[in-house]
Amino acid sequence: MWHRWLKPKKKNITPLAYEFVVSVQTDVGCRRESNEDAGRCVKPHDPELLSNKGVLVMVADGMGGYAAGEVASRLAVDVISRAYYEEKVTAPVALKKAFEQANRAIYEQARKDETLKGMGTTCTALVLQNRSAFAAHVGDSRLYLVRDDAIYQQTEDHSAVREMVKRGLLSVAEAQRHPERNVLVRAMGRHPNVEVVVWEEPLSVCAGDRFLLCSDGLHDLVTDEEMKQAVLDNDPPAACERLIALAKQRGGHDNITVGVVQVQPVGEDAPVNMPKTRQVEVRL
Ligand SMILES: [Mn+2]
Repeated sequence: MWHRWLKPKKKNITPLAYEFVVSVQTDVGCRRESNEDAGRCVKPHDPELLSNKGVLVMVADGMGGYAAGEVASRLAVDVISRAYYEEKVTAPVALKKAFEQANRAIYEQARKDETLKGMGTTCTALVLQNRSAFAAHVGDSRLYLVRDDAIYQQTEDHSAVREMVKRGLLSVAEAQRHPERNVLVRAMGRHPNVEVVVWEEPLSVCAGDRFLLCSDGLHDLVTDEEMKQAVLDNDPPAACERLIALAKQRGGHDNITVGVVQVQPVGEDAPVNMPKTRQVEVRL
């Protein structure tokens, strides 16, 4: 299935090239004993590979008994990071194939090992290649774009409550509080094949754009508006820390994983966040 979600406005500023400042952080949270989330950023050193395939950022949220969730989310990011760069096809097709390979690897592993039976994982991946971005996902780990002063959700959760919202059975607010809001209708590794949502066309990136990827441990507890503010007020590592701290202040009932990407023209220093009130030096 090819899909595009909420199209933000285009801007007409095109510098020569962009670089991507990335931070991905994960935290066990306050209640769980282990972290079944996984997150990763892959930046190839080879300039040709970087130009052809770009930078890959992923968040996966595993599920299953014992350590199975950890195995599933780790397998997803491992297989996708290898397969995506190996596939000798266009970048979006490579990403779709990499997801399919990861799905199969998790499914086969669960079939071979009784203790891993029924394991699965979400996975949301973002690729930043030259001047464009595209994404793929399965499950309810989300991708957002922050452009100018607005935040746009770029993925649609594969959850039971989202289906109910679409059928008009629940409002968005009701879905957010629903006790079964974390029940997925689609996950990686549950079946031999999976339907992966991949963007049909890339999104042109602009200087100052920020992307945010997160597991439900974050979006359950932190609003879109708070995510937007955190990425606008902080550089990527500090934004991840701030958002994880916010989710933990609110109970941190699940593992929390956040990835933040900042797009900036090559050669330009990372923007310094000016405080709202500034001391002015007065010379007499
Ligand atoms: Mn979770």
